Amino acid sequence: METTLAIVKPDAYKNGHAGKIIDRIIEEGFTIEEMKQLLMTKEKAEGFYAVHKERPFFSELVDFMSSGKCVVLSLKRENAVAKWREVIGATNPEEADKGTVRALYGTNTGNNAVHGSDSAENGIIESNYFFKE
Ligand code: 3AN
Repeated sequence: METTLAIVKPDAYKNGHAGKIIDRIIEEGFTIEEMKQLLMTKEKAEGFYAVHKERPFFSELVDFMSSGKCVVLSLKRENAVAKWREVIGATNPEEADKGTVRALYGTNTGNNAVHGSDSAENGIIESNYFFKE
């Protein structure tokens, strides 16, 4: 079983989509190992996205992720990382396949409704970042 971290980002949370996204997680065969609602501080968001700190959109990303409540979930499933990335779709919701979470609920590349880990190793590191404090 592999672990991935999912986040219902502030745009999707504020727009009332958290419940539908959690339902989708369950329908797609994931087990929710851990789940919590939180309002990230800027420092928490900066630490989470530290790999992106040289990117031009970093401060915008940190501001957005700390702008409202999120739901953070540690998920388990066979092939969890690839499966969750398939379910959420491309980073830019306009390019995401029909029916994917980002196509359904995302606004734009920055405000794209959900996060998904990009490797099995990061799935564990990111889950620990929120759930082993
Ligand atoms: P993904 O979340 O699909 O793996 P990454 O890792 O390239 O995408 O980017 C991490 C996060 O940074 C994205 N989820 C998105 O919120 C934000 N992001 C990526 N590219 C841009 C961009 N060009 N402008 C604003 N935000 C961006």
